[in-house]
Parts: sequence; C-alpha cells; structure tokens
Amino acid sequence: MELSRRTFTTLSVLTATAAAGFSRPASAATGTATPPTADGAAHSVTFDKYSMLVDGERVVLWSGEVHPFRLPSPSLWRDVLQKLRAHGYNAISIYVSWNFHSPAPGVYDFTGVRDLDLFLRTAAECGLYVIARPGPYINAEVDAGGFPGWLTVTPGTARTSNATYLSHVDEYLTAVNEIISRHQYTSGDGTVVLYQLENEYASYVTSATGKDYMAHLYAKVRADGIDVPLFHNDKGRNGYWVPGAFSTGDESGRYLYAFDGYPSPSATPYDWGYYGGTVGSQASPDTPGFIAESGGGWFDPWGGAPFGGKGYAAVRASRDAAFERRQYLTHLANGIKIHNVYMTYGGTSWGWLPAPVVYTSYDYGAALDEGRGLTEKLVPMHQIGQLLASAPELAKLDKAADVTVSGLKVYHLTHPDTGAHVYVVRNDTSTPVTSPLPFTLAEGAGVTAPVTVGGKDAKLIAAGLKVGRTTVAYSTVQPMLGVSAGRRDIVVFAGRAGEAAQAAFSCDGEPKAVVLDGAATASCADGLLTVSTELAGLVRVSVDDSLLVLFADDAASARLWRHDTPSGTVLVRGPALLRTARLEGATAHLEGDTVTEADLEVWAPRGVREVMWNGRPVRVRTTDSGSLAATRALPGVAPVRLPALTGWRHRAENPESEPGFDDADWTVADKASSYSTTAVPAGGPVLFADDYGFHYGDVWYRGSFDDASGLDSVGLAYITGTQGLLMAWLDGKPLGTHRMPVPTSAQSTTGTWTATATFAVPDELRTTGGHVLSVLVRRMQHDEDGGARDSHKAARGLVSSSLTDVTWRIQGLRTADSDPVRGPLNCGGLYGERHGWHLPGAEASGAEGWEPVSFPVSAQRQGVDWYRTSFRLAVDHDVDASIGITLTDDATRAYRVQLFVNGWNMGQYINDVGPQHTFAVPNGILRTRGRNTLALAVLCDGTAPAGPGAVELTLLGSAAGGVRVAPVESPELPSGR
Ligand code: IPT
Repeated sequence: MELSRRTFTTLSVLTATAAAGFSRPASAATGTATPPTADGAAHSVTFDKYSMLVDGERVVLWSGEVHPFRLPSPSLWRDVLQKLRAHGYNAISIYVSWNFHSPAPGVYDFTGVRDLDLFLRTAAECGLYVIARPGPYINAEVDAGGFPGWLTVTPGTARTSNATYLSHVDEYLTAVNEIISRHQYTSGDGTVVLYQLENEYASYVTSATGKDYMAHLYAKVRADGIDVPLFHNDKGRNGYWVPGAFSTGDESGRYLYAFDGYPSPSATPYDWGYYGGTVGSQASPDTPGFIAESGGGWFDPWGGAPFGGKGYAAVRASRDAAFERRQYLTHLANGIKIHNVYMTYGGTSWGWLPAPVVYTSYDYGAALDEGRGLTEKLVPMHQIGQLLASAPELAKLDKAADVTVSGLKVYHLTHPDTGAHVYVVRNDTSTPVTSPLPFTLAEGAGVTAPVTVGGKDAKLIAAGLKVGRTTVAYSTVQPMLGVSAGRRDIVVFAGRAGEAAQAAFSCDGEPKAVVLDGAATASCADGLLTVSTELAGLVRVSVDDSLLVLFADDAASARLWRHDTPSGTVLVRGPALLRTARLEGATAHLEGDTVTEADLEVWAPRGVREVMWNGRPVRVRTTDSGSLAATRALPGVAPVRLPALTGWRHRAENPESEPGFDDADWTVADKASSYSTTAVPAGGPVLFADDYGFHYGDVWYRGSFDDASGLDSVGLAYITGTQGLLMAWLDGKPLGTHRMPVPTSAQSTTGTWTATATFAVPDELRTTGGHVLSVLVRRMQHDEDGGARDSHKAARGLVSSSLTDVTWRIQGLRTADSDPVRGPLNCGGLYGERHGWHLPGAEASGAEGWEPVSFPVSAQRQGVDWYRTSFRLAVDHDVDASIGITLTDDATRAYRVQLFVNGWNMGQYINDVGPQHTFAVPNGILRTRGRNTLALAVLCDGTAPAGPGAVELTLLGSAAGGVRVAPVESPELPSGR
C-alpha cells in the first residue's frame, strides 16, 4: 500500500474550554475489552439496573448463539469461537440438547463430539464469556425440542412439576451441571457468567404448577453449585417470569428477566425498555435490559408446499447487515445491555437431530455461515462489538431529551455521570436521508452537523464519548474503536463507503493535522478540530503525532483487528482474520487467515519491532502512522483441488419385505397401553415405535396373518412428522408408497395428525394361508413442544391397521444400543444401518454384495438401495478448506438420501422436496488429508425412476491458516460382520 502524504496547514485555534482533549492522557480504565480467562480465581458476577458487573466493572455482553452439538468436530469449535472473538463478540450463548447426551434413562455421555467440558474450556481460551442454556427444554428446531426419545415413554407431563418428570430432569441437570459448575467465572475454571432456566416457558405462567416447576429448577440448579445469576427467556416482551414471579428462596439480585424477539425484516424494529410501552418494558426495572435471543436470521423449512423453504441464501439476503444494524442499535437505544444473537453460527442439524419442520442445514442465514465462512453480516457485529469494548460509557445510559430530525428516527441517551450523549439514528425509509442533527456537546453547548443514514439502515453516533483514551467531541460517523499503541492513541470510525463523515475533537493548542492517506480536510474553530472526509477504504489523519484518526469504510473495517494481550493491545490491519496475538520481547507473533494476498500492518506497544505471521517472519518497515507494515506480504490461499467421486458400488436392501425373512428376533408388538398423546386403537396393540425403544430414524413392521381371501385393500394409519412416508409390501410384492401429507402447524403441535395409507391388494394374493405385510416407515422426528402439551409424545410409526388377527413384529435401531461414538441420533433402523453398511470398512466385510455402478442411476424400485465409494483428499496442511457434498438430479424423481461420511450421518436429501442440495461436512469428520468413505442410503418411492443423479464434492470456502484439526474418532465396521 502506498501512503500518499498531504500535509495540512497548521491551524491556530482559540484556547479550548472543553475539558477533554485528544492530547490529554487518560487516567480511567480504557474499556471493558480485557477478555476473560479461566484463571481459577474468584470473580464477582452481579448486575444493577444498567448492566452486568464483573468484578464491579460494567460489561455489556455482546453475545452470539452457537450450538456445540451442531458442529460435531471439537477442533472446529476453536475456529468458530476465535472468529467470533476477533469480530468483537465478548460472549457466546449455548444450548445443551438433552437428547444429544442421553440414549437411555440414567445414561449420560459428555465425551467426543459431546465433550461439553472441552467446549467450555475452548470458549475460555478464546476469551469469551458464556451464557449456558441447558434447558431442560430448548426448542431450537431439534427433535422433541431437546427432550430425549426415551422421555416419550415415561408418565407425567413434561414441563410441569410432575414428580416423575422432575426426577428425570434432576438426573440430567446433575450430569450437565457437574460440568457447567466447574466452568463458572465466579468460582471455577471457566467463563460461564449466566445460566438459563427452561426456555420460553409461557405455559402455566400464573398457575401453581408452573411456579412450582420454575422454583424446583431454580433450587436444583443452585443446589448443583451454579452460583452465577440465573434467568429465564420470555417468548416475547410479556413480562413473564420476572424476579419475584416464583419462589427462589434466595436473596434478590441473583435472578434476571430476559426475553427474545424475532422481528420480520420488513417491520420497523420494535422498542423495548426506555422507548417501549409494552408490559415487559416496565416488568423488571431493577435488572438490565436482556435480550436472550435476538433473531439474526431464521430457520428455513423443507421446500415444496406449504412451507416452501427457499434456502439460506434468501434468509441472509433479507436479514442482511443493515437489518442487523437497525435491530441491534435499536436494542442498545432501548437499554439492552445483555445482547445475544440467535444464531451467530447455526451449523448443521446432522443425523436425526432436526425437528420435523427443518432440514439438515441450520445455517440460519447467520453472520458466520454453515461452512464457517465469514459473511458481510459480521461487519456490523464487529463494528458494534469493538465499540462496546472501547467505550465503557455505553454500559450506563439513560434516556435523554427527545431529538427530532426530519426523515430520521433519533434515540437520544446520556450517561448520567459523564454527560456523554449518544444518538442512535435510524432511517426507516428505503432511500438515504441526510439531515442536520443537533448534538449536545459535553459542556452543554450545541453543534449541528449533517448526518446521513442509508435506506433501512442505522448508526450510533455520540458527543463527548470516550473511545479508548480519546474523547470524541462529536461525530457524524459511528466510532468503532480506540486503542493506544506506542506513543499514540488511535481512534477508528466506520461506515458505509461513499458516506460523508465528520469527527471533531476538542483541542487547546495549535494542532497539526496531517492527512497520511486518502482525502480529508481539517479545520479548527471554537476549540474543536473537525476532520471531514468521504468514506473510501482507509483514510488516515494524524494529529500532532499523538492521535491517529482512521476512517474506514465497511470493507476496510473488516480488515482491522484489535487484540488484547497481557503485554498490551495490538491493532492489526490486512488479513482476513486475526486469531491470536502474542507479544514476546520485540516480536509480535500473530496467527490468522488470508484468502487473497494481503498487507500486514501492526500497531503494537513500544519496543515491538518484529512481526511473525503464522510462524514466519514478515519483513516490516516503520510507517508515519506509527505502525510496522509490509505491503502485500501475506500470501493468499492456494487453490484446492477436489476429486470427482467415482468407483461407486451398489447393494440392494430391504430383505425385510420378503415373506421368508427371518424375523424371529424382532420384538412382538403386543403392548396394550402407552404414555403417548396419540390414542391407542381400541383393542390394541400399541404399534408406536417409541414404545419399543426405537426413538430415531426408520422402523420396520412385519404383520403376519392367515386369511387374505376377500381382502380388497389394507389401510395403515401412521404418523411421522413433516416429509415422512410409509411403504408396504404384501408377501414381497410392493403395494406402494404413501407420503405423509404436510400438517398444518396446529396439527403438528397437537399430535393428532394421523394419515392413512390405503393400498389395493393384488388379486393373486387374496388367498388363505400365511401372509406377511411388511411396512417401512420413514419416521421423521418428534414434534417440539412450545408449551407444556407433551407434543413430543405424539406417536411415530404405525398407529393401527385395517387387518384383524394379525401379529405385528417391529424392528429398528434400539436407541439404548446406539453407536457410542456417533451418538443416539446418528442412525435409524434400516437393514443397512443395523448391519453397519454406513460405516468405514463395510465393503471389505461384505464385499460380495457390493456391485460396481456408475452415476447417474435410474432405477425404479420401491425400497432401499445403498451406494458406497471412497475418496482421498490432499488439502495442504496450512489450508482450511471447508467442503460439502452436493446432490443434484431431475426434481421429478421421488427419492431421498441419507449421507454417511466415514459413518457419520451428515443429513437427509429429498430430491423432489429440497431446498437443500449441498451438505457441509466438518473437517475432522472429513479427513482433508487421507481417505474417506461416503455411503448413501437411498429410499425410493417406486413411483418414478430414482437417482442418485450427480454427487460431487463442493468447496464451500478456503483460507490459508485455520486451526489444527484432530480427526474425529470414526470406528469401522468390526470385521466379520
Ligand atoms: C425461539 C426459541 O427459543 C429457539 O429455541 C428457536 O426455536 C427459535 O425460536 C427459532 O429458531 S422461539 C421464538 C421464535 C418465539
């Protein structure tokens, strides 16, 4: 980068009256940026009506929601968390999904991809506070809202104070709290600062049952040693479960009110708190504004009618960066000081994790995409997060006098002690607006300056606000950060490219303003030095060699990284990501990512003269910006070559449909009663899969009966979940496939949604003598229970049949016996799954059955087919390549595919439903240097030719850098099976 140098005339100014000048050394703390670590020391975590207080210091929590269970590769947790920390988040919020950890009552597993302890350790190492949200109910678009499958077959209503339910909850909480309690910032070795009880528990809010339930959870969690503040997440701003709403038997000040909100992108952001008139805004005056989930994207449903999911690119486009700015700045204006964005990294609902309404990808249109790629939505989060860390006054603001500006909505706030003024300015129209805004300066004087806000956008500007050590007298552009490096203070402003920007600083001498880069003007009058520019790249203005003012457009701001080290703060410009920074003697050791060739520029404490990037020295020179810099010194990423997927082998399945199949070891379905919310048909038996221990994936039934003479048709009533189906064979002859009609949302939540498949019986089978009706049900997942309706207990599988005198046997994969490494949600009960055809090593042990085949396939056969291949990847060691598998075919073909990579179920593709075609596979499960197996379990309706069509590897993104990835344990099929 060439530094163009243009010297400005020295400006003489009157003696300033304003107290705070840019040259005044700061005595106060320079912000709340210091990242927390797991130091094992005791810390206090409290709050007052404004904000949280950590060791007595105000902290605005700027948090992003991440679900460990949606990224089944523990090494990559660090990648995601480092990316968030670098972009200004100081906290994350996590759900723990009960079902992910518990295949059977009393059995809890927190190892491998379920290692919560490792996740919390990693969060602390990345310098992030943690908001822990273990449920017991979480919703989250997961099977049964997080309840384990086995809970469907227990008595008592979930989410009430029923004793049986509570005994299971207590067992779970004991297990999960044993881990969380060790990682509290207060007393333990970790950074957990808040803990959520239940989620959106609106049911029974005024009844004894509900209050008892919440009181029970509170007491249990405290008894488990959780001593950080607790809260509940109110669905909307209702004022439900505020402090005092239920008995905590505890002193006040340890429980907070929180709520969530998912605004439509077309609606005007809602007010809450200082500007809101709804119930919730008045409900909890003594606790800080706390939004436990602010929708930063939205989940996308299955494609086709009636939901019509369109894919996450569309979600990200409608809830874009400007959407984030409008919402979140409005929140800050309303007094929100604990702010969590749901989701910030959505990840993947792999295996049988997704709730029926959603497909595999849980990308969510979030700031960090499913492939761990940085999107433009991170830019506003970065700008606001860095500002919160640099400007501690933002943690304590009161509403101030109304300010009216033509064409713009203005929220005016002030710091009660320092007198700083903050203006959140929002444009609710679609075209940019420029209007004069009257700023109140620190000493009560006023100045009016034109402020531009783009269409449907917002910005936070201020007067008299301290940013790092520099007091900004006022600015028409949003401040981003302030740091001190070496001899100078640096203050950065950021906004949209092309926008006019003005920043003023009080001055009491004859400041010399020098434009080091870009075009800017400076003028001095009435004790104010005013610097004006138009945002384009990075404009640099040096003032008296003691203050460096940087104006960054969005793209340039996304290349600025602040990192606090024990030996001082560094500010880095250039790379696509800065992960870590360490100062050692005269050397700054930096680690991060580049995508294209990049500059490296470092502002570091005095004495630092050398720079290492990812372990290699970079030859730097000193600049007149006070930095060490090297132009185009960092290489971009080398190209990643992915092999074509060839060498496929095929093996046909479903021997269960054959009349002679030996089902002697199957379970006889003979139960007479069930705890399901679905009624057991008169005379029984119970056919619901859950009642026999099969909680996830496909389930088979074989009904034996003697007399088919005069049998015109068979009727099979069944329940699945969105996109489920049933296929039947009589004496080995296909009768057809029936697809579960997509329910209305009322039907799906009440659990009364049953479909009946009626199949004609072929003439030649209408005989006496033994007959076998074989039925395969692609049971989708259990419903979520937004209330306390036991929706997860709605039956899955067959409900009843029109046959009389029939003996039913049932088979699936008993969840209690599921793969201990890949967990309870990885597999269902297809023949191939029960025999390990999805596992590495399957062709070797059953080689005789696997016949070569090439794609595209076009077969029309009702039933199950498997395809396997293996492929080798040779991605460079220092390249982080994010890879997915893409399936495409003629959309009229009626089939679906489960994809198993090295035995891990990475999702379900439905060719004629969509919208998902590409399935992200996390590195670790995917061996980027080595051999991988891919198995496709294909279910064909038999109504049309089925694929697979084209199956290929897709590069979702790549960067030079990344984190070290350990292979995820992926046991092979034991030989001889
Ligand atoms: C909110 C839930 O709390 C969360 O778990 C998730 O399901 C989210 O919705 C949607 O993705 S509920 C809110 C939409 C009322």
